Amino acid sequence: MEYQDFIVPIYEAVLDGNAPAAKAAVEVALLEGVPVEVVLKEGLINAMAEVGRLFEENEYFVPEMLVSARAMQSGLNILKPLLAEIGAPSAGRVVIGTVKGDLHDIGKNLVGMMLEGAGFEVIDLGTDVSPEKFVKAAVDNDAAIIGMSALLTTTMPSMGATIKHLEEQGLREQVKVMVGGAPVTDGFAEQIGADGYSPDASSAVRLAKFLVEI
Ligand code: B1M
Repeated sequence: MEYQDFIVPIYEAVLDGNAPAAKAAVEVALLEGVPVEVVLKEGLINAMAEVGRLFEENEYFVPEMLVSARAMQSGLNILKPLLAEIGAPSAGRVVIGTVKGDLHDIGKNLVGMMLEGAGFEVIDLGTDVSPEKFVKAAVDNDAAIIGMSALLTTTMPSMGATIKHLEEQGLREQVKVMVGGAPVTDGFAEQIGADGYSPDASSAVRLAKFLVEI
């Protein structure tokens, strides 16, 4: 059998949002000797790229994207220790979180999973993340991007505060900042000096790739 015969079930399980099938298909592919990078790139990453495309075409909606992202995650969990061993190149590190005072995390989790699906290493700080915590995590992890999510109009200013804190620490040139969340707009992103805004998880992947120039 060809590599492709073991990749197709992974791809289809992710598109179907079937986490147990995705996990099983990844295990079979590895047992059959398909290289880890091929499983990642041609199975999981390509499937998530297709999910993103279907979402943009209004064929998939948030629930479908969530179950696909979970299926991708279950396959990725098996690959992670193996990828660390072979030192597979990452697209870059992204520190992500929901800003201080804000506990909404569904959209942020989706963005994080889509970024992982696209090959980024994601350090998820969770919710209620202060500007200091974002900046410290970016430094500690040598992150290329800080990604902030806010769902409340009252917590959006914390995004600006994080950028200010980055500037105060003399780090603004080293770290790109992307923002998103239902009340956030392009204009707001520009006003606070962010490097980019995206309205949904699939365009967040495009934006992150653009910011790290891949
Ligand atoms: Co709350 N809530 N909530 N809530 N909640 C909203 C946001 C609200 C609009 C509802 C309403 O009144 N119509 C309103 C905000 C009003 C405002 O500020 N303008 C609101 C409020 C008021 C509150 C409380 C204050 C209610 C109260 O206690 N009185 C409270 C605040 C708690 C707090 O955070 N401190 C509260 C609490 C909660 C729950 C805990 C019950 C729950 C959150 C559970 C959780 O997240 N674990 C909740 C929920 C579920 C919602 C709604 C219904 C749904 C949010 C959601 O998950 N959407 C929401 C109403 C709504 O948005 N229609 C509402 C689905 C998700 C996939 O979309 O998060 O937009 P979203 O993410 C998208 C994009 O925005 C983008 O990509 C994602 C995927 O496409 N995106 C990014 C998001 N982050 C990004 C980051 C990026 C790029 C793109 O780069 C880094």
